[in-house]
Amino acid sequence: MTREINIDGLVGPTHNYGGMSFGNLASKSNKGQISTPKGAALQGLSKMRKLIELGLTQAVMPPQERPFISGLRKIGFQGSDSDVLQKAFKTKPALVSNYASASCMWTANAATVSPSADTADGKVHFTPANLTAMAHRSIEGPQAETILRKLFSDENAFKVHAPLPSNPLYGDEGAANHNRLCANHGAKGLEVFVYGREALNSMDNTAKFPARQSFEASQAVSRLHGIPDSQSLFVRQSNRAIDAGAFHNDVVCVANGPALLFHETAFDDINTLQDTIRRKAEALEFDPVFIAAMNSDFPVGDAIQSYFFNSQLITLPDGKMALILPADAEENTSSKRFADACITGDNPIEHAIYMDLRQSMRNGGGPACLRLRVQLTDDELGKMHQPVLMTSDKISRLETWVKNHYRDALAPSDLGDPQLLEETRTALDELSQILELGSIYEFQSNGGDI
Ligand code: SUG
Repeated sequence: MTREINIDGLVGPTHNYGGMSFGNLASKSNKGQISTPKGAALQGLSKMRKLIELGLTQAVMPPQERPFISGLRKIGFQGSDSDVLQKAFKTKPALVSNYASASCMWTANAATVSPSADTADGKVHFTPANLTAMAHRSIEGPQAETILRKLFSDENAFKVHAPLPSNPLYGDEGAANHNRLCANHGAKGLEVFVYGREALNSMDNTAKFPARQSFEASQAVSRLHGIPDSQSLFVRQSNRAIDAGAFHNDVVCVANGPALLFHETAFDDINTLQDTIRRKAEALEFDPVFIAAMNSDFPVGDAIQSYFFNSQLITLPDGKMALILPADAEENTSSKRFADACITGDNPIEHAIYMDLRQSMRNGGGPACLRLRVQLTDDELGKMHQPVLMTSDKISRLETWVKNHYRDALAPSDLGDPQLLEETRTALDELSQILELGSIYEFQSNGGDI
């Protein structure tokens, strides 16, 4: 049997509102607010617990090392680790924000994943995203690669690539711009790569906000993964969606099995797109199900404010589908109306479950941003690193760990505090033991002398 596992990013102890993502409306409007790292991590863990209760397989990805002192050393700050932190903070607090963000919680941006049913060599392929578009995220790729290599170390079953070259030509944001359509998780799928610009066409820079994903990056990932032409499709995001605040395609579109749920503004020509998908799906022997929201019923502004399309669309053990939505999507009238219409409509979606993820949402991260989906056969599941697979008891253990180590309140102005550095290292050191990961953090191998 093949199942989908969701690997959620565990929110790190430095979760804060730095206002660093141009084009991400929530990030901008919450800049400088006081965050609750403890609350954020517990909200994420409740979502994981819910998925386990629903009968899904849930895993966790540990936070990366933040504040990232060796990143600050690379730009010339010297001395002990706390000297480096304080000197950088004194130079400019915003500099430290870039090296202290907990943004790796959004594991939909950790990598693009192709299951073994789709790849030329029959292995599960992972390409960690280089996230070149935003400075604070561009440091995530190498650590994501290290962690993925730990989680999927069996080279007979898994192939973890290096991130694409770190330059704007290959701007890659991972699974947030990648939809997979298929009859069921184990069948050959159609991998729909969504990009925002053609980087080799220097005139192609027409959106007001950054179009983060390049066509060239999407093509490179598809090549690396060995996806045949019959199973890949490259589609452009509309500038309209990007400029309305859909900095990733998963803010206005989500797929699961044969279903594609999207806002009509996500793509420029949805009729041609649906025809192309139908044609390709026919060869793969499945009938796509399109569920489109029209702007007249559900304005794109409401879609982005509510994050309706950033829901997790999942298949339950009984074969029915459920939407895991942010609580914000229940409060927005047109979003709630559309969710209700999805449940009663002629499509596989039967349930809507709303979760409070407000801490992450205030940085533009909804349910779907917080998870990396990986389709694995039973054999592949058995070969991945088992201690990151969650059970109810393990979630309880992580909740206790969060309560012991995380702050209730954090302002961006606290990020230069060496005490915070020490707290995060103590927390991450203990976590790496709970998850039996060995020394995955630099501070663990270089002595970590604060
Ligand atoms: O890249 N926000 C993230 C949100 C990522 C959401 N992921 C998906 N859509 N899959 C981003 O813009 C804000 C951080 C700050 O401003 O402090 C931030 O990085």
